[in-house]
Amino acid sequence: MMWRYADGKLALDRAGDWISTELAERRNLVMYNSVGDNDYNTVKTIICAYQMIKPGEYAKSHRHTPNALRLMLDGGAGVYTVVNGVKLPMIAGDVLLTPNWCWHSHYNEGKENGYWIDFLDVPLVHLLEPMFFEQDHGKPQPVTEEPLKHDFWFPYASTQQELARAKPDAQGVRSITLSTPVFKTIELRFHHLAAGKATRKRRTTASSVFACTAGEGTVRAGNERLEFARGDVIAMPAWTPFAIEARNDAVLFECTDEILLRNIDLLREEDLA
Ligand code: GTQ
Ligand code: FE2
Repeated sequence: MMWRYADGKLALDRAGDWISTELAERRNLVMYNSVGDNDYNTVKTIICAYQMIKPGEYAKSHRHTPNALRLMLDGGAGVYTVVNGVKLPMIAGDVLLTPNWCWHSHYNEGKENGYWIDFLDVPLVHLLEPMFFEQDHGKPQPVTEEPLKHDFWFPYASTQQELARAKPDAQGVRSITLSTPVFKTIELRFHHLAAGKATRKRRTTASSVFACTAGEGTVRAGNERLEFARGDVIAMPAWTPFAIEARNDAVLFECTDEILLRNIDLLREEDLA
């Protein structure tokens, strides 16, 4: 299944005409995969949503046991998130972590709407049941730190530099894994495919979600052929044979439960013809 950023943006803009962050703690649009009797998950362990925050808005502080992270898509200066008192800017392509039980709230002090993609391991926590959630009941988080770098913040500028330095694999694809020792359930990667390059067709018992941060291309998954562009999101359920092909220079972000599968000895991977 694929979700288009253009559609998500339109729906969020319309929601923004009606619903404030006073009425809804988060203005998010869940990407549920309409397969079988599923009515929530994006893939088995991960849920994604587009989220939008308007200038002057403040998405209230809360914390929960699911791990969460955001991939920033668009927004002017002045969009930021606060995680346990640490203020982190949100610039297009940046990845920001809000690990299990960290207080977090989002702000837009700029002039343009801010848009990003949320990734959470909520479906896994649902399955296992240790779901806890706490609200700050209107007490904004005091900002205690405004660091220039932080373990919970992966600026896109650094990502692009690291991708350029990464050794290409046999197919010419450059990949990096973000260093997220705080996450034991999900692992984050970026892939760079130059125009015309393609990944090898493979399948894995891990489930992933891909989001495009630059360029365009095609994902072939099972019997589907999906044309993606910047901001689009693709669900890759476990054991689906797939390959990704770039039409022009493309960068894809990947959020995968591979680390979890590996740690419980359930990771299997197969290269296909
Ligand atoms: O921004 O804190 O899409 O708690 C779902 C749950 C976003 C958030 C979501 C959340 C958030
Ligand atoms: Fe949250």
